[in-house]
Amino acid sequence: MGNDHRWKKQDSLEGLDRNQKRMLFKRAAKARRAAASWKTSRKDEEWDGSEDAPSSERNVRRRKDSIRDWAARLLEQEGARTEEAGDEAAVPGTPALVVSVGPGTCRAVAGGEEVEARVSVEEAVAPGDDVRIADRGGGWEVVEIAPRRTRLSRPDPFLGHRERVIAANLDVVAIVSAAAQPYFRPRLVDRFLIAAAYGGAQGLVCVNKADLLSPADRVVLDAQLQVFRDAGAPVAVVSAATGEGLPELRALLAGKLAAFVGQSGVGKSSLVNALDPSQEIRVGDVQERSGKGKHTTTGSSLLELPGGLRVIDTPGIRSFGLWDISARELASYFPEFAGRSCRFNDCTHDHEPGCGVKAAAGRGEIPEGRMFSYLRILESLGGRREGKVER
Ligand SMILES: Nc1nc2c(ncn2[C@@H]2O[C@H](COP(=O)(O)OP(=O)(O)OP(=O)(O)O)[C@@H](O)[C@H]2O)c(=O)[nH]1
Ligand SMILES: [Mg+2]
Ligand SMILES: [Zn+2]
Repeated sequence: MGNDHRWKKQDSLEGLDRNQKRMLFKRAAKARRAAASWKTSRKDEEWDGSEDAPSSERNVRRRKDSIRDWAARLLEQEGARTEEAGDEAAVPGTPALVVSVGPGTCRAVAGGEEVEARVSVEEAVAPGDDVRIADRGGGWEVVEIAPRRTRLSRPDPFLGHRERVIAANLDVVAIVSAAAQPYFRPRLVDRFLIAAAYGGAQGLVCVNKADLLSPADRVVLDAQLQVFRDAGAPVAVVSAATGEGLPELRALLAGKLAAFVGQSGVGKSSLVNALDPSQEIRVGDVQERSGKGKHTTTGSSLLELPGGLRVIDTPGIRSFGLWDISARELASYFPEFAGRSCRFNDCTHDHEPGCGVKAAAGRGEIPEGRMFSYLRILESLGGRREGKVER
């Protein structure tokens, strides 16, 4: 069975994955809006991405046609059209890999050639997306996005209720920090690890600028990094400047698609350049603006490096919000908490008596920093509805 199989239209709503469902429900909302004689409230157009039903459905249940009905009908119609046109017409266009994204457009590699394609589908694409592109006379356009195997997401910086996919179909999220300049921020690493696990990718903790460390600094850093090893994340200490640790990093990334993420100025682009001397990505001067990075990389791009490495270099960020993680499920992203028993089975490991997690933290079995991160994130999620954005 070829790869094309997954492009074929499914015949039931249940057969669709999360992304396909979301796109279908959006089309359904639009169709319903167009047909409606009554006014639809803005709320009805949104779907929160949950697997079972659009949240909007709950609001419209008493109406004759729910969005779900519309979606089912749309699916049926599309299926009928597909059968008329034959299977081949159902999967038009050329398979391509998205390597970078701009407003309303993306660059995609098809058959070894990089082309610019308009993004006409409603759902935005991300680097790493498998798409189909077609030229219908007005230049290339994206006509289909394959269901994403994995993703790294955050709330949209401007529209917090929208998901922004930073990279798609990645195997590894390489969380790049600097040992110094800018200083190491383990709590930001915690957030990225949660987002990587949420999206189905492996988090890798990568500390660059090892050349700036004194032998004593190295001991301190190593203790900080042990916390992440204990949490199950591979760790790499590297220097783009001296080449230290690069063979180990290369081995961890071989044959994989990895996104390099982290603060500005930590050396993500420098690492890409160091891993492939033929790359000449612009790197910034971290000394300007008081030791903080100054956002040298402005857009993400997917690069093929020698040795079977594929890397998505992303622009630096200052903070990282978590997408679609509820207070209730947060603890499941802390492997150190597993197997601790609490008196209450809905224990938030915060204020409750008889909490096994707090007891373990008190005995030093759970690192203070991780507990701090957990409580900070829990606080930012608390009092909000499940599945809401955390900022
Ligand atoms: N000492 C030292 N400096 C480094 C190292 N790697 C990168 N730098 C310096 O750090 C600065 C920032 O590097 P970039 O590669 O632009 O950082 P970035 O993470 O890509 O930054 P953004 O694109 O803004 O997100 C540059 O001045 C690099 O020369 C390293 O291993 N050691
Ligand atoms: Mg950069
Ligand atoms: Zn507890």
